[in-house]
Amino acid sequence: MTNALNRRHFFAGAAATAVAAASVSRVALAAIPEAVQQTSADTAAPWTPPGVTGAGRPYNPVVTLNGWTLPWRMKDGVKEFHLVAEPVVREMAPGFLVNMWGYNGQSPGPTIEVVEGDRVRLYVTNRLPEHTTIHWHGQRLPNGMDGVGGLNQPQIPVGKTFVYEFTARRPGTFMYHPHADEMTQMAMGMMGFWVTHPKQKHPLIEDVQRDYCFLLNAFDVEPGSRTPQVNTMLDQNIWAWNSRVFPGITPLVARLGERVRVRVGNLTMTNHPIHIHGIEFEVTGTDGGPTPRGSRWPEVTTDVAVGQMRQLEFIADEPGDWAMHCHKSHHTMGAMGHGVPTMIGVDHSGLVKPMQRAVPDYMVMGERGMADMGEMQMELPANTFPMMTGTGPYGPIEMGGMFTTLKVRAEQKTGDYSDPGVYKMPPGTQARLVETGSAPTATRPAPAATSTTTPPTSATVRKPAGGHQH
Ligand SMILES: [Cu+2]
Repeated sequence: MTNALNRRHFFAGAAATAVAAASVSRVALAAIPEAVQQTSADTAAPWTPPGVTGAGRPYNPVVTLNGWTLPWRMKDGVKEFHLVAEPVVREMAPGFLVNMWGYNGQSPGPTIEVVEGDRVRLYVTNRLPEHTTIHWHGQRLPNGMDGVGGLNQPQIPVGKTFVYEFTARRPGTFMYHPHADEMTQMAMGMMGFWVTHPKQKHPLIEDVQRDYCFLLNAFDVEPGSRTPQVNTMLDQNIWAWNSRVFPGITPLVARLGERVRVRVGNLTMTNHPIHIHGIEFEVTGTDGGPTPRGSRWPEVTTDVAVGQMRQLEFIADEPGDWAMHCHKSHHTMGAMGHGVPTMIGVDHSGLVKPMQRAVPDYMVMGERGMADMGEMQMELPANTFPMMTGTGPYGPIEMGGMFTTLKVRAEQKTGDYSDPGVYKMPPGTQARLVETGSAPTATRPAPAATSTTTPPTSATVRKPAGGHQH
């Protein structure tokens, strides 16, 4: 707004007035912009900058799943942001609270959204109990702004504020995270998204009507506890998108026929094959920039490896409530899915009563599979995220973790991100129970003559000599 004000004075032709206005605004503005805080884990409405759109044309702002975009202020032609690294309490799902470290009240931190060519100044205040830095993953910038503590800059001490400044030189999908005690700080939830929109029509960047973004992250929160174990390398039990787990993850909403972009970054310690039902998408960009058209092919699952970012784009041309999830089945499970012995096929009859005399809490789990866990109202330690949760219109969805839905509706208004509710299927278009008793017997051709002379299948397994016994 400052810019618009100055420009108006300038075009009025009164140079003296312009100088006066500039000096007044410099005095009126505090040295460091306000650190805007967010208290809610709900998905915030897309943030449209007031008055000006920076260096570029108007853009369609991104929507951060269960997150928000950090407002900036314009000062002397520079977009100024203020990030505060601090302990936060994140609601990962309704009623499930985890002590994390994050930025400006939440983990992940707010999304930084700018336009190619923008000059950006980012103040970072450290309210953590230890030093930190911020690395701006994927950005072209001066070496001294890259944020690797010890290599590019001194660490930001506790209680101090550092300032980073550079030009957002290339459009695309980026993220930010500490490059100081990374194992701890990222395991505690410190990370955020960054989107740079192109300043003019870019040959490899389509205009989209919906632009979603989220980070993949993972935590190890022991059932009944509230603080993640930071030394866990791979056996995390909470698999999250933007520090939220299903059913706490907002659905992605689109109007029928809209072009949708989903930007995903991975800051866990393992890869995540992201799968969307109902449509085919293309990977149109990475954290290295937009992909050449010749390199794009249709997919329904794409792997997002550790430290990578992917832009998925599709036309939302099939109405419905489509599942969207990580395809690693353990990553759509909550905390109780690990370290439980497989009980499938084990007959517990006659065992429960004697066991309960010795162990009053003993209960049978999973002798027919684990689906019971989705329905069971088992008593869990306080503040424990159950293994499977979330109920759809037809019963438990048996998912928890990296799972949400893509809701495509003909009647959804342009720019309306509200949840349209449950999809009403046209009659006759849903899988249904058939009464097999009354179904006509299928006729099948007689088996070929040779098969009747073949003896029943049998095989002798011989282990190679010297093989290990398992
Ligand atoms: Cu996964």
